[in-house]
Amino acid sequence: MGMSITVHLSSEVSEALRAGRAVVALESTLITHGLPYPVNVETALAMEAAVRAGGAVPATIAVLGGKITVGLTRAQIEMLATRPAGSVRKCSRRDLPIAIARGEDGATTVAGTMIVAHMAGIRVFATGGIGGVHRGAPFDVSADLIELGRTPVAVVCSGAKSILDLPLTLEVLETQGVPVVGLGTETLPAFYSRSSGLPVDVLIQTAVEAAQIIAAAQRIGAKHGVLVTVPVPEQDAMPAEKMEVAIRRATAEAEENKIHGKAATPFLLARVAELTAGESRRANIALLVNNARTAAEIAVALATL
Ligand code: PSU
Ligand code: MN
Repeated sequence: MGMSITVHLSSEVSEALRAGRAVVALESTLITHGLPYPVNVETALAMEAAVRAGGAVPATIAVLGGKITVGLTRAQIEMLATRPAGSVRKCSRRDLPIAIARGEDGATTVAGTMIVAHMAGIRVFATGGIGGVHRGAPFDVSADLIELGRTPVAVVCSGAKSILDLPLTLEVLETQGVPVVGLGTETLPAFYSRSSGLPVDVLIQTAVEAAQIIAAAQRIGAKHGVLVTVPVPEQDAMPAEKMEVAIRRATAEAEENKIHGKAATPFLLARVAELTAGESRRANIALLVNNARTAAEIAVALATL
């Protein structure tokens, strides 16, 4: 039984891939576990529109009734976005076989989306922030980092949220052999804020340069991904110090309540959002849409190389 049997592509995505046109993968965990309704639907649709505006075809990925689905319809995105909290399985690498075997609905994380994108032949993926090493729990290393080390998909993001330990996150990426590219930035972005102060491996200025690095990795048969980091647009950025108070408090609460493993990230994201009221939301949406548009430009450049 081949892998193609288990991947269901929308006709638009499959035609684009067959024609060698630019396609950008989008994840679904940010819809079910990252953002509340109705911001989650609005943002998912705005990201798809931004990919189209950038000249590529969007492919939002999820598991629906046990079927790996690439290129969700608007109705499918709305269905995931309105499902009660906790009723959709958060699918990282280890969760995919469980959701498939049991015929469940599953939302793919960065790791889960990379796996499926690679199976479908999609080389570029846009999201907000990747998972990383948790603060105060250095053995809680997101499967996203390990996936970046073993799956050749480029992930366009604004770094990792500062709910994480960013220096340790960069160390793991180095160990995993993942190039960390700064598109218009010399330092790793810190999600809501433009800079973590930590250096990236290379500063580039254009989508074409990003495509050249992705293409070079492919030419040498690299088995790992490439992380292309893009800071949140200047006008939507938040001061890092403002976030820090909320993050410290949320992290302490997670510890008190013994929240670990896959529950940690959704808990921290929700708590930090509550503690900063609506302020962080604008930055979050702005960077997601900006990353989707940037990923489309990279995918277009990659398709024409
Ligand atoms: N970062 C965000 N929003 C999110 C996530 C990360 O700002 O929704 C999601 C992504 O899907 C990411 C996952 O892959 O959380 C990481 O979870 P964990 O730490 O359990 O690997
Ligand atoms: Mn985690």
